[in-house]
Amino acid sequence: MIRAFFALTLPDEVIDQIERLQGAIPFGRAVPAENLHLTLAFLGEVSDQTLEAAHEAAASLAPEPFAIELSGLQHLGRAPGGVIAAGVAPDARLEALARALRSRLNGARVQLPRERFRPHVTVLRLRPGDAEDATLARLLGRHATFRAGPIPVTGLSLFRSYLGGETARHEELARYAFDP
Ligand code: 2AM
Repeated sequence: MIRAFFALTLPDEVIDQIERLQGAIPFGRAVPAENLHLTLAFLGEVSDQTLEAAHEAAASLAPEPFAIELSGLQHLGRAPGGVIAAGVAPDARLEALARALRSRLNGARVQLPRERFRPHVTVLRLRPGDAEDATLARLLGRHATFRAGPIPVTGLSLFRSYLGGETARHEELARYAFDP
């Protein structure tokens, strides 16, 4: 079985901005630069056959390129663990892209978790004891004005994720470029 997900990759300037942000947060485990991404659809553990069906579904998408921006910080998941993530400025084209991808995947009988799409870029993972509620609330307040971008959305990527070890390793299996 293969753990896989579809995601947007980030330009170097945005990765630099996130690294500076990570450097300003004195707790949590920073997501390494090469793992930073915006998940569009998480497939979970799938067979080779399902992965192939997902690949064909993604290859059939043909949206117009657009650009998005990161905006603010949020805590996702359940305290005292969870993650700190950069939010995404609301964008109808991003919502439409995620919806179109999910709908093609459903059509190809690729099962997805029933979670709602909540665009974000995870920047830090928290372990219980890393930060108290008040510390977290202060952090989110202090970085509410965090902005990064633009992130040109000129395609999407299919990644394989290898777990084990301190951090996961992500391998890009395919890239689907949008035609301008
Ligand atoms: P994250 O960005 O919020 O950490 C690889 O594991 C990617 O898939 C990560 O980006 C992770 O989201 C996302 N992911 C992992 N488990 C998930 C789940 N159960 N539902 C949705 N996304 C998940």
